[in-house]
Amino acid sequence: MTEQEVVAKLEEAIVSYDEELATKMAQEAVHGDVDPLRAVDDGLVKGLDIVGKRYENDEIFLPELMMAASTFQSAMDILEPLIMEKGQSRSVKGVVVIGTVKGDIHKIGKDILILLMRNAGYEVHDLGEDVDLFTFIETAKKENAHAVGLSALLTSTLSGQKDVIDALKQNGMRDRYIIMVGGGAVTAEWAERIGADLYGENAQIAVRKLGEALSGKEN
Ligand code: B12
Repeated sequence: MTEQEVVAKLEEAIVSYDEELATKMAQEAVHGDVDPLRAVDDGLVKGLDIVGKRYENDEIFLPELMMAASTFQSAMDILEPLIMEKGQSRSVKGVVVIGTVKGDIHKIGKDILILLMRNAGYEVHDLGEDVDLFTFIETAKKENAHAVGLSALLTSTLSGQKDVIDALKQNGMRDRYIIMVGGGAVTAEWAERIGADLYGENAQIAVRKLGEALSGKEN
C-alpha cells in the first residue's frame, strides 16, 4: 500500500471506530515506508477532528467519542515505538513538567506532545490529566523544571491554565519557568492574555518553539 492509502485508511478507522482496521494499518505503517508522524497527524488526528465535528453537531454521542479515542490509542500503541526509534537526540535538552488542567481528562494531544518532546531529548514528567495547580507547581519545583506545559481542551477548563500562571506570579516564581499552553480550546490570543510564554497549535510547533525559548533563556 502507498503512504497515502495507509494514511487514508487510518482516518477511516477512527471515523468508523474500527480498531481492527486501525491496528492493521498501523502495522502496515510500521512495516511499510510510512512516516509515522504523518500517519498520526494526517490520518488519526484528522479522523478525530471529523468525529469531534460530528459530536458537536449532535450526529453522534459520547459513546462514539469514546470509541474513537480508544481506536486512536490502539493504533498509537503500535506507532509509538516507531516514532521513538526515529528520534534523533540522546542528550537531555531540558526538563518539562506537563499535564492536563483540573476538570479536563483529554490526554491524546498532550501524550503526542510528550512523545515528541521525549523524542527530541527532553526529560518529561507527565502529571496526567485533571491536575490541580499545586501539583503543577510542586512538581516543577521538585524536578527543577525548565518548562511547564498546560493542556486544556474544554472552554470551561481554560481558566485552569491562568490559575497556574497567577499562582506562580503570586509566589514570585513566574520567571523560573517557560510556560507552554495548548490543547483544542486554546488560541494564540488566550495564551497572550494569560501571559504564557509559548502557544503550540500542534505538537511539532510546540517542540520547535520550546527549543527556541530555551536557547533564548540561556543567552
Ligand atoms: C477524543 C475526545 C474525547 C475523549 C478523550 C479521550 C482521551 N483520553 O483523551 C472523551 C470521550 C473522554 C471526551 C470527553 C469529553 N469531551 Co471531548 N473530544 C474528543 C475529541 C473528539 C478529540 C480530542 C483530541 O484528542 N484531539 C486530537 C489531539 C491530537 O488534538 P489536541 O488535543 O488539540 O492536541 C494537539 C494540540 O492542541 C497541541 N496540544 C495539546 N495539548 C497541548 C499542551 C501544550 C502545553 C502545548 C504546547 C500543545 C498542546 O498538540 C496536540 C498534538 O498536535 C474532541 C474534538 C476535537 N477535534 O478536538 C472533543 C472535544 C474536545 N470534547 C468536547 C466535550 C464537550 C467533551 C465532554 C464534556 C463531553 C461530555 N458531554 O461528557 C467530555 C469532557 C470530559 C472531561 N471532563 O474532560 C468538546 C469541547 C468543547 C469545548 N470547546 O469546550 C470537543 C471540542 C468536541 C466538540 N466539538 O464538541 N472527549
